[in-house]
Parts: sequence; structure tokens; C-alpha cells
Amino acid sequence: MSDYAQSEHEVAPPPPTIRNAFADDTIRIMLATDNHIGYLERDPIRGQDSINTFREILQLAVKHDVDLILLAGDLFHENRPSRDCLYQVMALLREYTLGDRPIQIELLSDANDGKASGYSFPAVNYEDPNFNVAIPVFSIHGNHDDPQGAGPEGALCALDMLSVSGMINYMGKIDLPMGEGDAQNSGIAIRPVLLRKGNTRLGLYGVGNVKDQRMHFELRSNRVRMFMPRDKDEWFNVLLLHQNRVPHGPQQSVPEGMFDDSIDLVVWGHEHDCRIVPEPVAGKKYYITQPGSSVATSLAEGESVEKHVALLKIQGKEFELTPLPLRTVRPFVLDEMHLMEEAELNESLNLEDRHSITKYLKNRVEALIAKANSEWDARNAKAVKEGDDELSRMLPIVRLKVDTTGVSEMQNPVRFGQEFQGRLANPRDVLIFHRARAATRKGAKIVADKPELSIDDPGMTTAEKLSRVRVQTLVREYLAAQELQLLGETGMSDAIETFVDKDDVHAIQNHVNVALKSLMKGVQANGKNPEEMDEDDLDDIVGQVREKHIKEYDDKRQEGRSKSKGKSKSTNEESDASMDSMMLDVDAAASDFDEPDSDEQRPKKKSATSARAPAKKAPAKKAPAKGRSKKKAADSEEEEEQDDDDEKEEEEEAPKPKRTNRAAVLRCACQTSKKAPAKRSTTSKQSTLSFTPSGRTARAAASRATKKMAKAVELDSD
Ligand SMILES: [Mn+2]
Repeated sequence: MSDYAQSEHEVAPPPPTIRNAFADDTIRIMLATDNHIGYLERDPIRGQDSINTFREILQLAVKHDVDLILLAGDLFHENRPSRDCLYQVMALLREYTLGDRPIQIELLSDANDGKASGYSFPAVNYEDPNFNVAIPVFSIHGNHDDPQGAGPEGALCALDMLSVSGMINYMGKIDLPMGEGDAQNSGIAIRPVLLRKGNTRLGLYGVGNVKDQRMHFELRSNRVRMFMPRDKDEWFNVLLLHQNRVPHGPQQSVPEGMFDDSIDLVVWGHEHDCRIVPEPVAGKKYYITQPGSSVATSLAEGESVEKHVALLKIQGKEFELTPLPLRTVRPFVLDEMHLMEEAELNESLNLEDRHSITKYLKNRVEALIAKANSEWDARNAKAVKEGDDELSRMLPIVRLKVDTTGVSEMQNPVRFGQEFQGRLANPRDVLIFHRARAATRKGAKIVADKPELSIDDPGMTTAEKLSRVRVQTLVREYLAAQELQLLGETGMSDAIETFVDKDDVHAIQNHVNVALKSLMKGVQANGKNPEEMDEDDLDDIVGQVREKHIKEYDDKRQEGRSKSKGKSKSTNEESDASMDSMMLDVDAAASDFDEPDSDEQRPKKKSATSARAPAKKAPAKKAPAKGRSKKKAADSEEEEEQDDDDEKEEEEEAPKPKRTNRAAVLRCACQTSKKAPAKRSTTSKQSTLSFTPSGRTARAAASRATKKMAKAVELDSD
């Protein structure tokens, strides 16, 4: 896939430009993603790297006088960032994004869209008279900083903290399903932030990270719905997402050609290598820009590519992107070598002699350090020439991968690194040893996180296992050996994964509670008279119910994986008929937008949503993503009814009658076979992977929208 993309890239035409730029019509955006603040924060050398680069990005935003900053997820590395991280990020945002600089982008969508439920302040910080915002920051969440937990305010993430404190405009939050049926009956609804500067109108469509399988399922089932202005072609539409782009396994990535052609530019977060220069997509009208991370979080090849952010300029339907190299990113070079091959070419290397090997490796590392330093110096000199300040050298990160196949004795790599203390940022892991195995030899590239990788693989060294195995694989193997009496292993291991990866201390308890409850329900529903049952009967029943639940859970979990082709056809039709739509023309009062005085529109909306009475239904409606709890889920039906009344003039949505080519892109067996039975399993894993949309179903407007959909489909397929 990456090869494909590579060759695609080579034949690409020159990147798009704006022909006649007028400052008053040009929206200037600082584009960045995956800042991973807090990465290695306890490391004495690299601990402040992520925050330093974030500061540089904010400084670049000020320097280039941008109208807004756009981030595509993983601002934080940890799901629960440390106090230190939060403190620094908030301080930096306050330092660089507040102030007297006049805001020139007018907000045309509802400032209350996505606001905190139960509070009066708007979702968009510069619409709040109590803040003096100079550069608004818009961000989606990533997989590292995604919403977790199920407190009274619903699932929350670090961006929610920054959002209620007015530092960031959090978009693309996707609510977790609280009702049991939700996950099945709903897809992902995307509401845009609509902005205008002069004659340029910009729609920002954010989709925070969703588990790959879930996203694939939603896309394939055409259940990702974008609410677009009626005159969507008059807008420049930017889609932000945070998903795998490079396939890591079946259906564990989002295909590049997956999106509607009403989109003009896709900003792809999550992938860490910098491919920021916009790449066209075969058969599509849009471009993809992948800024890449601003700090290397793994010592892999993609991370050694020079890091950039970009100045994105948009005017009308044209855009232009200028990559800006990041100067504070620690230089990182990596190399690999094969000792046996090396020894054949080089007489001074004696594989029988450990000292000889060590000496050889040291020379190689020395060369890499020199290379890294000269790269830094060159970058620095260039910047100084362009009028920037000189930065003092940073210790480089160096990684040498050594294939030790056939060599019996190697020095301890940690001890080896000690020699380079003070000259390297990562002395402890500068060397990594591996041995070629029959299995991996051919594939050459090592895929991290091989899900099926076992801890019992005898062909690997401990270090290799540690670097590649996933926590959940360990847990699953352990649990599988335990034979839990009541709980399913998969569900339990998912809960443990959430506990470990997301630091969610309640994940296991929640899972156990939910699973036991549904187990008890299942046993009670068995129909037998408890009086007549003896213990053996009970054991049998419990066993059966347990099996059923495990199967349901696993089915649900697999949802999205292609299965039998025979099955797919009939279920396919079913899903098409029920909820087939990605692109919905939604008239977000677009006709009003053309008028010079769009203020008319906002107050109107505000009165409709009753800005003065925050506890009323309006906030809940406007921000279904926030504060939706189990209790509230019961009310949602009622809310929806009211929504229909309020808003059918303004927004509409309906099932699309036929499949778009997105479905064709994902032609791989659409199976949705377990619609009905998956209820419980949904609940049991809600903390990890189920989502529901904002819960608007404008039934009244369905037919009208259907016509539009047909039009959109035509557009699509050419
Ligand atoms: Mn990510």
C-alpha cells in the first residue's frame, strides 16, 4: 500500500496553488497534528521535546498571522495527561492564542453546536464575550486522547477540559452509545464548523478517532453522515480524521478513496510520517495532506522523515499549502545492518570476537551521530540565513538495528549505549538486536503490534517479544488458559486493555458489572422454574448463556471483518435499505449565508435554542455528544421529536437509496449478520468501541433529502 502510494506520489502533478490571492478572502490556517504532548515526559533528555515543538508550532502560527490552527488528533500522548502536561499546554495556548488580534473568520454555524451541556457558554471560544481570542484552535481527538469513562457528563477527554476552559474548540466528538440498541441503529454523524472570511467559505468536518473496525463498518455500511450546507459546492470543505491510512491488517485502515467528492481536502491525522504535501487520490477530486507527528514516538523509519507543519491558505475553492520545517524536533537517524553480511565485506569484523563486533558497532554509531549533527547544523544554518535565531544543538536520537543471525554472543546493548552518554539522546536503546526468522525474513518489514503474535514464540528474543507483542495478546493468552467460569475471555481482555492503555481504572469493574448483569438476565429468562432446578441444571444454563454471550461479544467485535461471501449479499441489502448514507445534503440554513448580514441567522438560532436557559433542552440537543448518560438516553426519543420540529427547515437527513462508490471501494463482504443478537455485547464493551451519532432523525424531511441524495450519488460516481 505504501509502495502504491509512493508511486502515486511520483506521478502526481504539482501541488495546487491559489492563482490570484487576495488577503481579505484568504483563510490562513496552521496545520499540525499528533503533537503527542507528554511523550516520554519523564525522560531526562527528551522529556520536554513534545512541548517544545508545540510551542514552536504556536509561535509559527503567530508569525504567519494565521486565522486559525487546525489539529487532527493526539494532542496528548496519554489519555490522562499529567498535570505538568496540562499546565504547560494551557499556559502555551493562553500565551499564544489569546490576545487582541482581531478575528477575521466569521462563524456561520451555530456557536452552540457541541457546547457543554448544562452551561451557557458557547462551544466556540471566540464567540464567548468573556474571552479575548486571537487565534482559535480547532481540534479533533485522536486514539491516544479519546473520550473515556461514563460519569455524569458522559465520556470525556483532555480536549473537553481545554474546551470548557476556552482554550480549544473541540470538534468531531462522537458519542458513545449508552442505549443498548444504539450502536446498531446509528452511524456517525458529522456536523461541520462553518466559517467565512471575505468571499471564502470554509466547512470543517471533524471525525475524532474511532476504532478501526468500527470505522470500517460504518463507512462500508454508508452510515457516516455528513451534514453539509445545501450549496456545499460553494464551500471549501476540509475533512479531518484520525485513522490508520496504511493497512495494518484486514479492515484496519480507512481507504484513501473513501470520501465524498464534496470534500476538497482531507487532513489525515494518526500516521506519523510527514506526507504533508497534498497528494491527489486516484479517481477522486480531493487531496490528502498528512502532516505527520511533531515528535517521534517510535524509532521507526517513518519517524525519521523531517517533521513539518504547514501554512494552509484557502481562497474560494482554491488552496495552497506551504510546508514549514520544525526546527525544535530532535534529529533522528536510523540505520540497519546485518552482521554476517557485514563480516563478509569487511575483514576487520570478526564475528567470533565480541570486542571486534563492539568496536565495529561503535564506529557505525559514531558515524550516525556525525550524520545527525550535520543534519542539524544544516537545518540551523538555513533557518539563520532566513532570519531566524540560531538554536543550540540537541543531542540526536540514533537507532541502529542489527541483525545478529548466526552470531552467538553479543554485548548487552544497554551497556554498549553507556559509552555514548552525553552524546546521544537515547543511549539506552541505540542498538536493537534481532535475528532473522524464516517467517519474517520474507516480509522484511517488521510490523509492530502483530495482533496474532504469541508470547510463546520460541524464535524471538525477549527484547523482540517485548517490542512487538501487544498487551491484549498477553492478557488474552493468559485468560484463555484460565477458563473463566462466568465471563468471556475476549470481553475481559478488552476491558483490561482499556484499563492499561487508557488508564481507565473502572474499565474492568464496569465490564464485570455489565457482563454479570446480562448473564443473570439470560439465566432468568431461561424460563425454568427455579424451584425445580438443581445445581447441575443451573451449571448447564449458566454455561449455555455464557457461551451465547461470548459468541455475541466476539461476533460484535468481529463486526467489520469480512466473512462468508454467501451471507454478505442478503445482509448487504438489508443494511443499504435501513441506513445507507454517507453524504447527506443538509441545509444548514445555507441560503442565509450569502447575505451580508448573517447576524440575522445566529440570533435566530440562539433564541430557538434559548441561550439564556442553559439547563433546558436546547443545550442537550445541540450537544448530544456531551453529558449523554444512560439516564438521558431514555429521553433521546423525545428530544428527537422536538428536534424534528425545530430543525427540519434547517437540517435534514435521510437514508440514501443506493450505494455510493464508497461501498464499492469497500466491496469486501458487507456482513451485518449479527444485528439482532449483539445487544448485550454492545453494552459490555461500550467503554472501548461503540459509538452513536447525535441522534437526529428528521423523518419528515426524508423524502426531500432522498432526492438530493440521488443527485449526490451521481456526482459521486463520475
Ligand atoms: Mn494517533
